[in-house]
Amino acid sequence: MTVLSRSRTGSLAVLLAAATLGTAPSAGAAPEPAPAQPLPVISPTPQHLSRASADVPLGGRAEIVAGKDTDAAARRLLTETLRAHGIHDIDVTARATGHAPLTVLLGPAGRPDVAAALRGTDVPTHDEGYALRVATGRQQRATVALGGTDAAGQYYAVQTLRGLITKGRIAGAAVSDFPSMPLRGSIEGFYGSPWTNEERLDQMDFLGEVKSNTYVYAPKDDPYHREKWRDPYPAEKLAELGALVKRATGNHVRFTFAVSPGNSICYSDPADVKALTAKLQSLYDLGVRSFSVPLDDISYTKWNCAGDEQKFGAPGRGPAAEAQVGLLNTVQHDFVATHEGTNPLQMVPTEYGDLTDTAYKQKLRSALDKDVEVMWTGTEVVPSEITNDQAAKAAELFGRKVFVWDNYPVNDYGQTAGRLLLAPYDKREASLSDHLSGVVSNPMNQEAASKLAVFTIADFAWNDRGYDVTRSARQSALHLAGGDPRVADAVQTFVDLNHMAPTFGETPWQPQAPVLSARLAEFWKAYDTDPRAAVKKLSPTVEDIVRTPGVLRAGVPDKLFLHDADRWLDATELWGSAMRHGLATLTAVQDGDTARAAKERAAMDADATSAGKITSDPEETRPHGPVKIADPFIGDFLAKVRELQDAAAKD
Ligand code: LOG
Repeated sequence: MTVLSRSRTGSLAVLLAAATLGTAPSAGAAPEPAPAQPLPVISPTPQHLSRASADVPLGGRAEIVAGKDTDAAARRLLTETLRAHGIHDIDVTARATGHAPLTVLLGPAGRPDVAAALRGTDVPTHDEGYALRVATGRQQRATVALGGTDAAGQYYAVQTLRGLITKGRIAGAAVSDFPSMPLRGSIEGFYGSPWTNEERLDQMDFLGEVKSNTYVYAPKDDPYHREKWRDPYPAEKLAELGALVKRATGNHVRFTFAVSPGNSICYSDPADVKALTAKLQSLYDLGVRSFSVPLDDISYTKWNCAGDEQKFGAPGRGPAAEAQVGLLNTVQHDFVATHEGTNPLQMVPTEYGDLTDTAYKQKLRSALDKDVEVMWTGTEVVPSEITNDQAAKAAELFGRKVFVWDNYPVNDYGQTAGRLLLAPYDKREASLSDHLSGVVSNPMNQEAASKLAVFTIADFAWNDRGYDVTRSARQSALHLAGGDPRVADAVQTFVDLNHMAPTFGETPWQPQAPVLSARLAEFWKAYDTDPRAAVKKLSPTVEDIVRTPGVLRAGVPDKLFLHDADRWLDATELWGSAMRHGLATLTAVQDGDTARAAKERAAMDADATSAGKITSDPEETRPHGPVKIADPFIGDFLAKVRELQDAAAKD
């Protein structure tokens, strides 16, 4: 193996003699040959990715060229990445010696040695952008240039490099990349049991990996976030938050602290405004630089104090907006703008899920400081789609690009009882980045299980025009599977069984079990003409369901995911086994063996009864209920088997 790759680079070194390490691009230089191997799929989808050289086999030694402008987090991640691939002999230098088999230059794209090694690869002008170039040089020496337009860009260049390394080789790519939307990530904004500290730490690492820069801390059931918003956090809670902020920052994630005073604030009382900024200050002191004041799910048709009625008049949409704008502008001007290093304030309007122009929205668009980010959930709060027309209208109504709080895959409302929502992101139109400043996902109470969907949302937010739902779903499954394609197949089977995404109404916006339901429909069609052939054809699908929980439990490295999915995996095993007995019942019916048919039917019913008894964890989710798997399709299948067996028993 080693000999093979050596001779391959050897011959390429001859071919690429002109493309030596560190040479600046020169007009008329012979283009490097473009070998045919496909490049690895990178997620989020880069804006531009092409083959630039042969792949580079990794040895045991590398040199990192870093300067004082090299981002510390990017450098740490680069070192960890090289180590994880068996490179233990790593020198860090300020200048390339030219002697190492692999030289990785990391820093601002404009640093002269980085710029030269980028060999003309386009450097984007966008924030958080980067250019990456792999080049093979003389004497089996290779160079990787990682140049950021800013610190985050450097970090994302390293994340892309991680994706380019497979099977001990760096794919010979040129990448020029930047996010389509400035704000990307998740908002812990659901009702019910907030995430644990361990889950949040996991989320920070995950968001960094998928090039998302935003985590908004807004758990409805943290009393200090909402009901007791005036009270300072107790010391131990503050320490926990401090550790989170640190982890977020190390992943280029902006820990965004949200405080929701709307249920009890007296807008006209300076003491309340002071209490609010004091709360923000306590988080600023921990290193938080992004803040949000959500005003969702509050009543704006009553005041919380007589002073507000005196100052703003009788309650109503217009006066409510005036009071909110006064508060938000004060926070933006007197707190955010006066504190070093902060990002613009974010807010959630009380009218967050519609497109009707009202006195409330008129006031917001005319008077709210233009720097304040306004969130919007899409129409109907849990939208069945988000189109460009809708987003353009929202931007017009709020007088700025809007920041989408997407209520997916959140499972805190009635229609989601007993469900994990695992389908990939869909029905959000390409080009939404023209009207949105960003998208964050409101995830499930189950943090790790949410990552399947959030992965795809991050992909969309990075490059909405390049988003491909099938590719993103596969990449997300591979990510959870630690790169193992067989485990990823099982992940995708499990996703299919938990694919349904409800709305607040009757009609789901993502269908349940699209793969299984189609196969079952085909099965019954075929069963009428050739029952034995139909059973034979469906059998592998059923066996796949039976096998899936075991494959996931043995193959998914993410223990938090296995914990989140535990009850759904148990249920899958039982429903799969019930279906298996169902098929055996049908075969026995065909054989005219009534005794065996009755026995298989009883086994089927026993499994179905046990599966039906599994419920979600009342400590974890609100609302709580029986665990749902591929409903109603598996249940309908079993019901039909019962009918046929009953009929045969009567004959
Ligand atoms: C809440 C949110 C909740 C979600 C789904 C927003 C802005 N606020 O209807 O906390 O998780 O619906 O139940 C909401 O969406 N309000």
